Amino acid sequence: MSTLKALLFDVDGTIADTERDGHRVAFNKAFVDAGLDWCWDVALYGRLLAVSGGKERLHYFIRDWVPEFDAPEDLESFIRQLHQAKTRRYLALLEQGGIPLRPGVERLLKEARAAGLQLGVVTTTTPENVTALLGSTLGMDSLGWFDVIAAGDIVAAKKPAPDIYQYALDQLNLPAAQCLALEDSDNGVLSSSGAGIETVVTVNDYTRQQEFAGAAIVVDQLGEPGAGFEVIVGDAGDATLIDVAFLESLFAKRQSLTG
Ligand code: XBP
Ligand code: MG
Repeated sequence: MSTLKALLFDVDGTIADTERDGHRVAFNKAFVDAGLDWCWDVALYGRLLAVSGGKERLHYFIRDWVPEFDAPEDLESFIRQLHQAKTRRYLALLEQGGIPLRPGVERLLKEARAAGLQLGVVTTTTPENVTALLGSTLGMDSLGWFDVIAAGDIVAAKKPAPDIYQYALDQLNLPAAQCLALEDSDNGVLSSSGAGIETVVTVNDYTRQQEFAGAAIVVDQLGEPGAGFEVIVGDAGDATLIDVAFLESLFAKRQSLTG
């Protein structure tokens, strides 16, 4: 039977709650900068999150939500520039230290390192955003903790396609059966499961009602000592924290189920 060798972390919604008060706000600032009268409120943004990737989300919005918009002839380049402006705004928000890690993330990363597990980042967001988020929360040295940072346009098909997880596995030179993914959304679970990787879900306000078909367990957070997680779907036994021992035993249980 395989042993657990690596943990693969999604970023947005999993490592930090970046969407509502980070990406959404940055998109809106970029719209103002560009003289556009679009405003993505909290509820609308939740619906736009159906599409992963900022540029892909802008395409979707322009096509399906503002059909009256007189789109420039070179729509690709318009979206690319608008998205670059959004990234600059997002990086500025991170620089102000506005977005903390979710509970238990720093603890689990440190425990996993101490246990000799490999670590990866597997995300749809732009690489600079990952560097800035990790740098602003854990310090720039933390980038060296990760054996692979798979991000953004490195693959053409973003989540829910499995390509970005497949890319990370190739870089790590590990089979799916030796890795565990941590995700927060259906698009994330479809991507990780599509690559054959068992997945633990920590939900957030935008994803709480999603299905997470095939996830190994769904909880509200990783938890900290004295402030443990709540199970949403699955069996955590007596555990109150997602730690390395818990993940190893969950992994072994899932392996014995799937053979
Ligand atoms: C998050 C995303 C991203 C961010 C915005 O996916 O879908 O598009 O919302 O980032 P994941 P960019 O949870 O897989 O990280 O604007 O840089 O694309
Ligand atoms: Mg996510």
